[in-house]
Amino acid sequence: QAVRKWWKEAVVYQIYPASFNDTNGDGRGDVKGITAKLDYLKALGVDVLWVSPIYDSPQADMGYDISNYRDIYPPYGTLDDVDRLIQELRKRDMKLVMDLVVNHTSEQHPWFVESRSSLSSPKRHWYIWKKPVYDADGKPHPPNNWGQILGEGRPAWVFDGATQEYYLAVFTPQQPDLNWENPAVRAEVHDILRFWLDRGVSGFRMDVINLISKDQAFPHGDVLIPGARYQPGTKHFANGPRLHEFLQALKMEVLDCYDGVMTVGEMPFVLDEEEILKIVHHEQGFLNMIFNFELVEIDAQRGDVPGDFRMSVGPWSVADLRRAVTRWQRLMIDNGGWNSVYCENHDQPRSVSHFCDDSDEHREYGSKLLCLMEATLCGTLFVYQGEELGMRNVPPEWGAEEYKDIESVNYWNKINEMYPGNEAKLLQAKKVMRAKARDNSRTPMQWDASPNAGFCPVGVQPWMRVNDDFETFNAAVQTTAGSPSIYHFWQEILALRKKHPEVFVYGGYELVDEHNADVFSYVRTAESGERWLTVLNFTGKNAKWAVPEEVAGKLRWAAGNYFSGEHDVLPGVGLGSIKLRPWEGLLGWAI
Ligand code: ISL
Ligand code: CA
Repeated sequence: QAVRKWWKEAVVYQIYPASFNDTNGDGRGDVKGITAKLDYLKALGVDVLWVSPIYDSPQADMGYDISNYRDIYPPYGTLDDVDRLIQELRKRDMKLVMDLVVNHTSEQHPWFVESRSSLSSPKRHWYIWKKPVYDADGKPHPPNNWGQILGEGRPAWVFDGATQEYYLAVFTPQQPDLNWENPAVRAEVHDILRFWLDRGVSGFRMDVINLISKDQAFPHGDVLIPGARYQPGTKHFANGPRLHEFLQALKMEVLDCYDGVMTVGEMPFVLDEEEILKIVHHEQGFLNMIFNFELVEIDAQRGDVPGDFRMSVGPWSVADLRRAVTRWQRLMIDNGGWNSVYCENHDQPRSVSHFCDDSDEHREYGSKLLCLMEATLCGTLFVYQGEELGMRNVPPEWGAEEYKDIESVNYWNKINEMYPGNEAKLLQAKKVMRAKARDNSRTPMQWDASPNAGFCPVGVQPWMRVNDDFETFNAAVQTTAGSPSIYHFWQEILALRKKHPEVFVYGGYELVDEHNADVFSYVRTAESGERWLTVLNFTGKNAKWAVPEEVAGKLRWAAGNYFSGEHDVLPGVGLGSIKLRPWEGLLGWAI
């Protein structure tokens, strides 16, 4: 059994600061707004906050473009506000994890301003500069065909007139990539980590940390998008040649010098188990855990590289879901790694819309179904703000102008440039945005039924439109509701998880009824022999589930999304199979 660690048992709650809670009436959330809600979070069962970037930033990519790593974006507050947040968290036995974005900076970071100023600038080699390739007509071209990750169809190299060279910016032109080959850059990053650890933060979520080492030959990307000039280059910089070396140094020189730091590396574009195990192995690894994208990209229509075709919606099956989950459960339980469990974040659609059905009829069941799955899997659990309320994607009627994210804006502009006035294409693009745009999870938190949902004062314009359903789906209703709300359900199931870490955090994992086309079910076992079964009907119709022989007659239900509480325990089931209602989920134990 895995070694016990606080960060394995912790329930982490992700806060998207712009959309959480506005206390000074500028229509954006702020650090004081986070501090003001700690009791709500504690009551839910949260142990750790991961706060998306709050550093100073021009906000081209909502703070994932940092212009000062040692200060706070003024609309969000000050360093004093963060100190106070940490103090208030400590009082409640909670912790803070910062979002560390060091693959790239903002183009407005003084380092980059200096770097682009001249070929001989002392900061020139802090970024990745290349001479143009000139074609026959004498026009400059980028050194290779890599395309932008958040601006599909555009080059990842940006020509800079002042010095007549290109800089690399794999996300957007506003986010130039740092040159990790340069030891001065690595030393500076180490110092940034120390700065925050010394202030009392308990760890880091490391943004796209697997992209920091680029193949120095900068080869062309394979042609994955037929006919396109710019292609995904991720193969040449996702888990690149020196990644392990750079992470090892971060660990030895910084992280290991502090007690019990939690690290979670975001790792898109890579699903190779052996490679991931090297990174998260409990003895030889460099990070505690990573975020991989297999589950959240279950519906992406892929070429060779997962995640390179995000703005697409394809079919998926319960078998796909079972395979995606089981692979990473095995990595931890059989192979000595560790992993995160999550269904949504600020880059993904709302999970109930994504994996279930967000219609009025099914939404509550779907939200609770996902809760049952997440809270009974092995791994560190990450809940995203509003997930505990069953918040859903933006309404289909919203116009494209309501979408604020740079990726959505780029995508919408691209479709409009490619197919001007083509209603069918535009309608299709709107559908894709409604399903996949990052804006879906970025709408303001729904605290109550007042105008602006209690997110910002009445009369203030929130930075992003509030989802239309806030009058019925909000925290005030759900924390006081008579019948168990989605929030109450999360509260109950999280408490159960915490009561039995030997089962839900550290226990074994085996599939049950594993060829069932509709139902995903598994058993978690403790060393004591105690067994817990999770049974999840991932369809909107009735389904059958075969009761495993070894538990027949011994199974007792502890929770389910169609009933609630200890008072409503269903009788044990005999041999044969049971019928599940649409999106029904059950949690039971066998004695
Ligand atoms: O969500 C994606 C694209 O829509 C992913 O490919 C995403 O770009 C990838 O997960 C990296 O995400 C992280 O870094 C980005 C930032 O835009 C995301 O918000 C962040 O989570 C660049 O810093
Ligand atoms: Ca504010």
